[in-house]
Amino acid sequence: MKRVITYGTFDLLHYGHINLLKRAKSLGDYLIVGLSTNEFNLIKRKICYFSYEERKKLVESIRYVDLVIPEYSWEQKIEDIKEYKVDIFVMGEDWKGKFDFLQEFCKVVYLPRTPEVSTSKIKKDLSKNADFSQVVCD
Ligand code: C2G
Repeated sequence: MKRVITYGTFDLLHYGHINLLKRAKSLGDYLIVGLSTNEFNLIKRKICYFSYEERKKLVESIRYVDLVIPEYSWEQKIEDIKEYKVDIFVMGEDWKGKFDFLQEFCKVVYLPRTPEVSTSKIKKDLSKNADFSQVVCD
């Protein structure tokens, strides 16, 4: 059983996140997601639309995800890798090089991002184009 781990905020879940999680899972058999807590997001200077519990519910419902654990600090990765017997650590390539120190404990893989979508772009587009608020999507 090859165990994979990745970390993120996954706010306003979109297909860029799904692409990453799908490819991460394809590298192994079991995918763990370290989901940033609201408090850790403040450290990352990110203000989330959805709370940790709401984001956890969304990420847990993704077929590629086997376990969601809280990410509450930058420093917990080594402990997580040991505790969950992780074989592969995966992040989008916007983090390329930042986690190479984990190579001592497991394989480190950076995957291409989905370039055209991001949570911040969604927020910007929605705030810029008020017409969206008129469209009934539900
Ligand atoms: N991602 C992607 N394509 C996008 C947007 C995001 O591949 N269009 C990837 C990111 O590279 C990351 C993951 O999806 O690997 C989650 O993205 P974020 O929620 O923005 O995570 P981030 O804030 O980068 O947190 O300790 C690591 C941090 O918690 C990472």
